[in-house]
Amino acid sequence: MQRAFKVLSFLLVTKNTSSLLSRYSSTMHSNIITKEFGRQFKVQVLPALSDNFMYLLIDKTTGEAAIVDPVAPNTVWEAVKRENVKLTTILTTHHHWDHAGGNKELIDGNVGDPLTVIGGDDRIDGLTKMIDTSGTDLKIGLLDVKCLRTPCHTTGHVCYYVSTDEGSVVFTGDTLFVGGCGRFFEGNAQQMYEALIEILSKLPENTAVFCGHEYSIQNLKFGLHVEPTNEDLLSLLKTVEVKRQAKEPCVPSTIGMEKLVNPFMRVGIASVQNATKTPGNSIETMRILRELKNDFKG
Ligand code: GBP
Ligand code: ZN
Repeated sequence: MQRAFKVLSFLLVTKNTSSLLSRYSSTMHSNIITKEFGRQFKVQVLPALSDNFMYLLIDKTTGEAAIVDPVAPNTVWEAVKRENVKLTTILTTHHHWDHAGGNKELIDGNVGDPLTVIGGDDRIDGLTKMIDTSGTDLKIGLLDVKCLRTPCHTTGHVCYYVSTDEGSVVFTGDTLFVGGCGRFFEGNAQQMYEALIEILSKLPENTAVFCGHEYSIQNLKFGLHVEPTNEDLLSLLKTVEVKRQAKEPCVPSTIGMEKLVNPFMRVGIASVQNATKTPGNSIETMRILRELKNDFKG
């Protein structure tokens, strides 16, 4: 009888991933969610630290997986076990400790074949393949991953773009956030313009955007400070507030949505240039926007 109760309660608890992890939920900033992209691949969103995201990218055909920015190795191994996948690769967006700081522990705790560690900066622990040319192609199982160098937040920042005929996704680290962008720690407005406008904006509109931090509410509030009558922004902020109440992550966004709501993706648009008093100069718009965001108290 006691055994039957245990089995029953196990079945109830394993109904979905987030209830399985409910015992941790008070310490997690967001629930774990999985986004399916047809029969080809899926992305599991794994929260870490106070507002970071790690992502488990799974090729459904081969069961091979990569992990983006595995700062919390225990959470990664739990997901790898639960999903029954073979982890082969670490995709590191940049060297900051809250993204690359788990690489060493993950490599040390790995019992399978050695992990390939991808990144664009020699400050990344365990790096085995340096991405020094933008557009370098990798394979995770049957999936094509394109490495896009986007220096500015850090000089070695890389975004990872996965494209299939059943959907595309981009892991943007601290370059592009939902409604915002990363601070210019090691670069300038010209470089962030190149990253956001010349590289990321040119990806297909329906590309799902998986970023490095859950900053959506504060970013969208800043967006509304810049463009108070932007209807897309007003409605997205409402949606996002409901999601955050329920601890739902606000990723993925899409490239198409970011072009409608993210002031840093809109530096070429008159309303944003007027708000920053930089008509006709998108790079100056980018520079001023970043300064305003740095000082914005919400
Ligand atoms: C907040 O929580 O309010 N806006 C944030 C402030 C990325 S983390 C925290 C912050 O500055 N976050 C960074 C950022 O780029 N934010 C965009 C923004 O504020 O609009 N980090 O952890 C940051 O990159 C880090 C680690 C920084 C090591 C420097 C080193 Br060295
Ligand atoms: Zn960073």
